[in-house]
This record gives sequence, structure tokens and C-alpha cells, in this order.
Amino acid sequence: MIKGLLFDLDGVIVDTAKYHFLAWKSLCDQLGFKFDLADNELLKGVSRIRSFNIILELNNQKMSEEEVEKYCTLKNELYLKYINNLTEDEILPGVREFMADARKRNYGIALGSASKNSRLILDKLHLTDMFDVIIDGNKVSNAKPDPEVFTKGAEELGLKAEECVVFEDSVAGIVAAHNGNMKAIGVTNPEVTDYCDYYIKSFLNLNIDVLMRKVEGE
Ligand code: B16
Ligand code: MG
Repeated sequence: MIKGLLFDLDGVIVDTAKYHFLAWKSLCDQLGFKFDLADNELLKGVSRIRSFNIILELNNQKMSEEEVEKYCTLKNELYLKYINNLTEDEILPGVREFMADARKRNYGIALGSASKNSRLILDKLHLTDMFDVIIDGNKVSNAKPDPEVFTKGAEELGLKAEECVVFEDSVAGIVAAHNGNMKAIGVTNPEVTDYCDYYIKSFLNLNIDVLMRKVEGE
């Protein structure tokens, strides 16, 4: 029986991918690198450092660890300019209502995000209180598709992996859930339909009992 819900952040709760794109694009323009929306798709669910390494690979470039760190810091400064203006209006449709309903029904709720900015983002969205547990890029050493972010979430909720289900918009995140023996519900991104156990377009008007019955295959 499912007792815990593990939520990815970017692409599930809020569309911050567009701000990641603008920040990476601005950095790439400064460096004379190519970077477009198709490239940005490869960075969804991927850690900041890995993201920059993918950009370097796409541009046939190599940099020292120090330089990588320097440019990742710069990218984050550019990204935070957008995040500082984030408001509750940007919560994806139906998310707050779905989470409030899940809390009423005593599901454990955890965040499982690669982002190191997740606390700030949840605060800006006034959603921090919805979570029993927050696991993010500051708390894990292995990035998705490693399951660490979700196995830690389940552990801190006091639940077994098979008692949890993951909501994810990225292939890396769905593979991470499966690597941790958890079912994965694909959200918002049709590109993940072939990978997830069940797909929802959005949380709008989503009935949690019906969804859980489908996921548990009853
Ligand atoms: P930050 P998620 C991920 O968040 C994003 O999808 C990914 O594009 C980003 O590079 C990563 O967080 C790290 O974010 O630079 O804020 O630490 O989808 O796992 O919630
Ligand atoms: Mg995501």
C-alpha cells in the first residue's frame, strides 16, 4: 500500500526549467558556446555540475575543475535573479490542492530534488510547510539516476521503498525511482511516457484515491 509521496521539484511543482535555460543561455553566450532549448532538455533532473559538463561536451570543450566551479557559481547567480522574483502564481496547476488533500489523508510527503536551491524555491512558493521531509542536492552525494535522493526521502518518512511513489518529469528521475524499487508517475513531460508506470498531464482535478488505485494496479 502506498503511504508516501515523493515529489521532484523542477517540472513537477514549478516550471523552473525556463529559468535554468535563460541562465545557462546567458552564460553560454558570454563563453561563445552553442546552447538551445533541445540542449536544455538534456539537463532536466541533472545536477548543476553535470549540466555544465554536458554543455562542455556538446561544445567539444574541456575545463579545469576550478573553472567548472567558477562558471557554475556564475550560472547560479544568474538563475537566482529569476528565482528571487518567483511567486505562488507559478505553482503548476492543481499541485497545492493535490498536496493539501494528500496531507489530509495522512500520506507522508517528501521532496526529492537535485536542486541546491530547493528551500528558497519552496519558500518563495509558500509550499515549505507541505513537506514532512526535504531531500535535495545539498543532502545527497549521488545525482539522479542514482536513487539516493528518493531512498533517503523514503527512509526519513519512515517508509519502505515499495510504500512510496515518485512524481517526476525527467527520464533521469524516473530511472532513479526504479533504481530505488519505487513506482514512478510521469508528470507534465510527454517524453517520459515510455519510462514511467503511469502518466498524468497535470495535477489539476486529480483524485488521489483513483490515482493510487491505478498505480497499485487494483
Ligand atoms: P540547482 P529537479 C533539477 O531539479 C533541475 O531539473 C535541473 O535542470 C537542475 O540542473 C538541477 O535541479 C540542479 O539545480 O542548480 O538549482 O542546484 O528536477 O531534480 O527538482
Ligand atoms: Mg524535474
